[in-house]
Amino acid sequence: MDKSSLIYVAGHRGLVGSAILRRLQSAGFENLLTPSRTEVDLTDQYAVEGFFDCERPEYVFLAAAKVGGILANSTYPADFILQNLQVETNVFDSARRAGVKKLLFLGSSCIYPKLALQPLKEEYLLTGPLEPTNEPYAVAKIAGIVMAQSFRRQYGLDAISIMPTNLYGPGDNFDLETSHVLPALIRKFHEAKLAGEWRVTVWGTGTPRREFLHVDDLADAAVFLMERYSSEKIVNVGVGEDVSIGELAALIADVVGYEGEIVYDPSKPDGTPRKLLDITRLARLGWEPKIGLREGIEQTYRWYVETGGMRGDD
Ligand code: GFB
Repeated sequence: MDKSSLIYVAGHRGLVGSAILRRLQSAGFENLLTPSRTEVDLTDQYAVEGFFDCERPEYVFLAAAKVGGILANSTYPADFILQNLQVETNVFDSARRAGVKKLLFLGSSCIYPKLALQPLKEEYLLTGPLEPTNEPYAVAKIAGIVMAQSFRRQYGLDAISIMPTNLYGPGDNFDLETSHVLPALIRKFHEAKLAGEWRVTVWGTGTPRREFLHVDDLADAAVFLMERYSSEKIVNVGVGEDVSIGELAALIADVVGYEGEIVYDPSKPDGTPRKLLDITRLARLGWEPKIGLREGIEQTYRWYVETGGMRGDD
């Protein structure tokens, strides 16, 4: 990519897309396409084809997706599989027809089997059953990976797929029903502190382990890989360390300044027991994360307090 390349960030109002946009802008890329959802509904085949035909982007970051935490995934399984498949098929096919030079597809660490060995190596894809709470989402993301590989083989589209671990940061969703754990706990502890409440409930048993990557690190890795990587092999993007949900809760309570009790609700699902990525492939390419978990949570908490968690829709 050079600074005048025409770049389309699909999903630019979401957590990931907005971070990629910030990263591109700060690096001096000046030709960025960011149509709103009313201008281009990515689930609408004709709208997407028309957009690509007309604008002819050279590079595409496919960060648009229907995403959510464990409860949203279990509650709306049809929306998760349908909308993600629609966006993927529309964007891949339109990109190919319009002669896009390169496309980067964002997958997810939930594509790996529920009980795979840890840390999760890229080659564990499709070696075992998935975690049931997010199987529809994971199947759609696996379809996107196979689509990238197939369009590369059949049409020569330079499509690459990267698999981020659990992400967080400014622009995240703080809705308690649909969010992921990290923003949910920031909000719960913050509201409890303000209301003088002495009890906060954390879902599940607190024992599952998760790896958390700041979205600005992910955006940096995405631009790095767009510029330097070309292969059908998927690439994990993570930090190489995980924490239990209990440890995460204690850390967030400390950052927020909540001093009350933390209780667990085991009637809520734990999800997959552990999801730690092996990041050797990415490290060999020369990239490493920069933002530590505590520092990232502090920065995200500041953003939440300043904005009230208001975000664009993804
Ligand atoms: O972040 P989360 O919703 O998604 O939940 P997953 C992670 C863990 O945190 C689970 C626990 O064990 C939850 O039970 N948890 C505790 C909470 N308190 C809360 C809370 O207040 N809210 C939430 N949301 N969780 C998602 C997938 O799985 O990960 C998606 O469903 C996607 O498909 C995403 O892959 C990255 O890590 O379990």
